[in-house]
Amino acid sequence: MMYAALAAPLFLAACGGNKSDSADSDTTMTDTAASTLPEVSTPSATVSNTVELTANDQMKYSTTEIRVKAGEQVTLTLKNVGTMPKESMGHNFLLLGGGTDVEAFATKAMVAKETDYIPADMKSSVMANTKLLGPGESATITFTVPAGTYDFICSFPGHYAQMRGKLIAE
Ligand SMILES: [Cu+2]
Repeated sequence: MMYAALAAPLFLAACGGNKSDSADSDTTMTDTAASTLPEVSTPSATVSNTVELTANDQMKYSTTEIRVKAGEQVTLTLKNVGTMPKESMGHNFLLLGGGTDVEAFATKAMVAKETDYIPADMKSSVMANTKLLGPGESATITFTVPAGTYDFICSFPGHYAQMRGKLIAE
């Protein structure tokens, strides 16, 4: 057991040393190192313009950070994976333009039931949105955004405090 625990760091150190000493010639060592990298360096949010997002009965999105490429079309699918009725636990996805006062928007959205919780007088703040989804429903939208960091929220009454995140376009 002791030897096994010691062997790994020693091997890694030797590997790193070899790589820097002979980066051009030692292709075998480079291949070995590359093949093990993805398992140890999985980022929380990878840059992808195909986004799969879920929302559940616990008022949670599956992620609070979405990273996309700026200036290229994003295809985003939101699925409500909950089972509670739409009237009490509906979910949507609203991408808000930079500079939007999220609190003010969400407060107005609460009483905008007629327009799917999108306040008519702040509609211009919405860069993209899905409709309000009931249990098992999903919706796919496409949009393109310039580089920047944007807020996204679920505007169903009482949800945005938990159901919010950042979309980062770079
Ligand atoms: Cu919601």
